[in-house]
Amino acid sequence: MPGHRSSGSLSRLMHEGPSSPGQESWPSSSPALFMWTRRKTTTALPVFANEKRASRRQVPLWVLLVCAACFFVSALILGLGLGLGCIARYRAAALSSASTPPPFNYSSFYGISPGLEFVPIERLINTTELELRSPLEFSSSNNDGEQQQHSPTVREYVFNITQALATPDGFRKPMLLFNGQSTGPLVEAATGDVVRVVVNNGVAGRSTTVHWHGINQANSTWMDGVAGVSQCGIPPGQSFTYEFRVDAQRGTFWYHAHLGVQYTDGAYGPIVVRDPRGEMVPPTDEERILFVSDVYHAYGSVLLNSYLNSSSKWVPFESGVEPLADNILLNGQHVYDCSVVSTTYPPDLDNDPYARKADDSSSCTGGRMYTTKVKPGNKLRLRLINTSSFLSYWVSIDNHTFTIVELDGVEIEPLTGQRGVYLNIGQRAAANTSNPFGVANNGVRGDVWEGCDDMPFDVPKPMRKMDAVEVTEANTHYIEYMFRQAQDVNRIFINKVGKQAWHY
Ligand SMILES: [Cu+2]
Repeated sequence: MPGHRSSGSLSRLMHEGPSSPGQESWPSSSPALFMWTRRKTTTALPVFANEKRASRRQVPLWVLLVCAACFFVSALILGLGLGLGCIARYRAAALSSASTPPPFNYSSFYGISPGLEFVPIERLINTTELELRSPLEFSSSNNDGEQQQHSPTVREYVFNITQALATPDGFRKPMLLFNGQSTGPLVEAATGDVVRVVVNNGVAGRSTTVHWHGINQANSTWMDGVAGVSQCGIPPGQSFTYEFRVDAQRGTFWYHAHLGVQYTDGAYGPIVVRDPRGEMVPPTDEERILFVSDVYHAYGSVLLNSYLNSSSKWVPFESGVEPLADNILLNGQHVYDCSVVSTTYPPDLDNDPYARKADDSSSCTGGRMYTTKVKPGNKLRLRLINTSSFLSYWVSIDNHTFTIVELDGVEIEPLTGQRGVYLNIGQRAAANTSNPFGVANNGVRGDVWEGCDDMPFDVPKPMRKMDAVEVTEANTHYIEYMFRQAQDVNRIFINKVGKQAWHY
């Protein structure tokens, strides 16, 4: 079969590496043996010298004794003085070098560049895109559900990933941004379109990738963007072009950096896929993207480093306890009480160049709430996305009920009269809402799902079936792994990725 190495040749390859230590034998003239042999041969020399020395023993013994005594006394006087002087000087030099160790480079250790640019909140948040006020244009279905032709197109984007300082909740922190913003730029496509995103990694000293959360990647698994699994990280200063077709999918998705904990520092954004043939959801007048997220005031890799130690800064007596977020965010922003330095990870004021000092009022401004205006009486579709690193949420709006119409990119039979929706990390839900009570009416918050942290699985009923991806030979990709032992290092090589079935 093309592109697939037979298991016979694979097993042959597996044994092609350097032979195992058991198979190797020391060469007959190994260095150790050679040295031992040489030493053995030189043992003849002292015998010869002894003989010579014995023949010179004509000097009177008292001369030897006087010489020895003189040598001993002068050695004691000179040696102690000069010698100790030398030692003292050596010690002083050693001590002085020990007292000035090379300074700990916080920035390079944690991957935070020095001299980061500051991005004000007005530039950080792209309100226009989050409000979805100018949705993608294509010929859509009419009200009778009659299908219209949509010729698939290529939607092109360029993402420049950079590091910068910003204050998502008013508290200044180093962030990773897509095109200088968090949340990142809106990716919008129609079902059947090809999405092409050139990702330029502008982060000094750190690789990155971008994962397209919820996108099936049928026939394009290598575009999934998971570092170390479907691709290597994009090195600093280099680019990678993602290209995938959004087939048979529509709804609410998101993307995020997928190396280490990079999205914890703000590297995420929305994807909205619209189907020209129409979607099985009740129509609304307006739409909003609503990211719910958490935020850590310390940089992600600083937290990760502490978390991976046997004892963390937040729980010193136990390993493996995740840090609690400092705040929650709605659409990348929120307010914060600046008198609280951090609930999780007090900054290292001596080493962290970006740690907020107590007297530094400019680095905590108090932040701002996310607000949006909806025309009275209008029906609104909220595209909820939980981009947290740690927290799940019950999302509700006072005085409003929800009709849940989509879960994770699949339309469901509308769940009407809901007081809210539970969102786990990575989950999306679309909820249509209106304000039947009026803002002046203080409605009760109502019941939440009880006894379970999530919506029971049997409640949502999908409105359409998604075809399973065909797994035939024409659609199969082979990856071969090869295990090799080289010296003390076990290595796994991805030998070959075969049979590309990517065509459109
Ligand atoms: Cu994801």
